[in-house]
Amino acid sequence: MVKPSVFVTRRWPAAVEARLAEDYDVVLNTGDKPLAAPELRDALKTYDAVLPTVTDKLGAEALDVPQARARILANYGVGYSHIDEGCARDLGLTVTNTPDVLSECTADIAMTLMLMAARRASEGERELRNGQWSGWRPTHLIGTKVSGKTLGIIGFGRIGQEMAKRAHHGFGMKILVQNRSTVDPKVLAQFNATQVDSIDALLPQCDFVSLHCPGGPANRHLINGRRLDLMKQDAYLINTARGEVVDEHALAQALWFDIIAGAGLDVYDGEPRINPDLAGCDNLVMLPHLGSATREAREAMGFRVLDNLDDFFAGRTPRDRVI
Ligand code: 8YV
Repeated sequence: MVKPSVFVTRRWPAAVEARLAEDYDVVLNTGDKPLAAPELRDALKTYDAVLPTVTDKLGAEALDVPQARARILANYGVGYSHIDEGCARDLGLTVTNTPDVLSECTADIAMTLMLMAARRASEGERELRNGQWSGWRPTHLIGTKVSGKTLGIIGFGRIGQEMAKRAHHGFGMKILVQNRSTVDPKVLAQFNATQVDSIDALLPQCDFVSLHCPGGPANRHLINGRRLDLMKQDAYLINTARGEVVDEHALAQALWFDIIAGAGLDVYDGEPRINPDLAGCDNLVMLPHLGSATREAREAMGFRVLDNLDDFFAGRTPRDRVI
């Protein structure tokens, strides 16, 4: 039987690449750079399936392929706002993602950012490495206590709930939630959480705000200058969702002019390009999109893509079909 041909846009964990090669005719892009629109178009014309990641901008230009051979985009990652939904639908493409398997690791990184920002860990490490530490003193690098504070979670899906679990059960935090739809009261009860009607109502009540909603046009600049003004002056913003959810220029202003106390970011609008306004802020902790970057999560994501492909080519609806 002829194996379906699949194109993998970035290198994956070795164990997953090996399993993929057992059942599929695999072409791996071994280059180190993200693919440009013409290369993505060629892939869509040539292979039965394309397996993209967040670095593949599958917008109108890349999806302008009337004669596409590919019938499925099996995305390696849970967020798929880099794929234009309307264009994918017009081409009749099935799109799948990899939920669940990275929720814990992404929530771990959100906790890391929250703790690092509140306890000024990056500032301390920079000082130490630069040979500028003059020793212990009662007023040195004073941060903010995390335990027992109020955490606002915007977007209460799988990752948001993992964040609530850690913050409530591990750190005794009070949890407030804002979500598009009404959250099952039984789920809220697990974290003694309260759902708040709107983002505007949530922000002034929180010591920390963590974003766990999808990216994409609907949530672009959900956190803007007006909303940063609604936050407490001693509050912190954490973003492990998507860069476009935050207006980065407004965030830099808020950090620079002490409208809020600090922030922790794992994702950036237009990453890997970093807004220079942000890079200059001392009260900002920055990580290079590490949410799912563990051996365990990255392997599990790959195997989840494989499950989706296996379903698709066996004529079943893939379990993680999103489009
Ligand atoms: C992934 C992520 O590593 O899954 C997601 O949505 O943000 C990351 O953790 C990345 O998207 C891979 O495509």
